[in-house]
Amino acid sequence: MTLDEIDKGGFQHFMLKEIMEQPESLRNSIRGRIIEEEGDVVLGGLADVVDKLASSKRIIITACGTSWHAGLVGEYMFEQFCRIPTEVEYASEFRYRNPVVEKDDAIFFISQSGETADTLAALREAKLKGAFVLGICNAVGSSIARETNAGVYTHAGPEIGVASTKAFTSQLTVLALITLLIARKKSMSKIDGKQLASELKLIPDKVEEILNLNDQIEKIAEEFKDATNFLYLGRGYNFPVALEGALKLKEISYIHAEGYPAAEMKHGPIALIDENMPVVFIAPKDSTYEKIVSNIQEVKARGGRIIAIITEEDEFLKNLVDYTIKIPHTIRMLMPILSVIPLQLLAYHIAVKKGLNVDQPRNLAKSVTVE
Ligand code: G6Q
Repeated sequence: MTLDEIDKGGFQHFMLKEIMEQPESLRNSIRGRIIEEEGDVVLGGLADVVDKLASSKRIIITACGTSWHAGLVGEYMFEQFCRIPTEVEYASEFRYRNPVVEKDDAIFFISQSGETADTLAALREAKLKGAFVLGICNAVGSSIARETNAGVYTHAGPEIGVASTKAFTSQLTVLALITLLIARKKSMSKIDGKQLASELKLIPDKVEEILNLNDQIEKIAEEFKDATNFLYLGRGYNFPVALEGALKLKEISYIHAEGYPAAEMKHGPIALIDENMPVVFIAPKDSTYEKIVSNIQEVKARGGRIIAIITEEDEFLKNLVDYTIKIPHTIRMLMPILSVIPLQLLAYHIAVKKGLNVDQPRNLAKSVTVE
């Protein structure tokens, strides 16, 4: 680490610096890995195992916290494009329940630090069972990176803020690259591969556009800083983003927040909704848009205050909700990389306005090396 890399670069907090660094960290995650004219990717760390990976009968993804949320997005990616059944499990659960591991399984361990005790213990347990183990790590040379059979570095650069931001979006990017690598080995056509690769290349610029909304999001934070509860709702690829948005808010602002798949609202959380329960909807114009709109109407009918992340000028939604944050469009699998950015900024500004220690929230450590 150079001194330059570890100072705050003029930002008030490491967390804001790291949020703002994302166009660059994502470029670093992608750099040299996409062969656009072939609609394919090269990942040096997987070169020797790519055939074995593509012929896996099942993928298991194991991680903790934010990295586990990235794993959930990975599940959607692997199943949609690679057609390999995928399960995601908390490392702490995986390690203690004597999991069934077969010889044709591939098990990914996702970790920013590469040192998280539960993830490392799950990895050792999987190895004992003879599993084929792969790492997606940020910290180069970390224990998880060293002890896995193969893997991919996220190259997000050092992350100092306890609340993970740029590491998360880089994990999503690497998962997308691995998806493309496997899918092209299997049945994905060159044309489809090219489309995915070129969409991926556009992501850093789109993230930059979203970061320009910082002032708008700060104003929204001012309105909501005194809330004591928050609900985050999304569908499909944006369901894990709802979980991640809620985690960001609770860890740095100490506001109780929960994430749910939007359709689950009616199975319980709807009972909580009133004017004191702000709800954040991730509502891009995709195949689930109409459904999300009806969830929004249900919340509005109960007096809930709503912030909606949208992808197109949408007069109807603008009239229905209290605040909209408009982000650029991309394909569904990449949307989480964009839709999480406003949620990172919202949590950040709420915590700052509450005068809290954003970079080192109470009771939390950057790397959880105890069980
Ligand atoms: C989130 C936190 C935390 C983190 C886990 C796993 O903001 O940083 O949830 O993601 O503790 O850490 P690793 O990714 O380092 O294994």
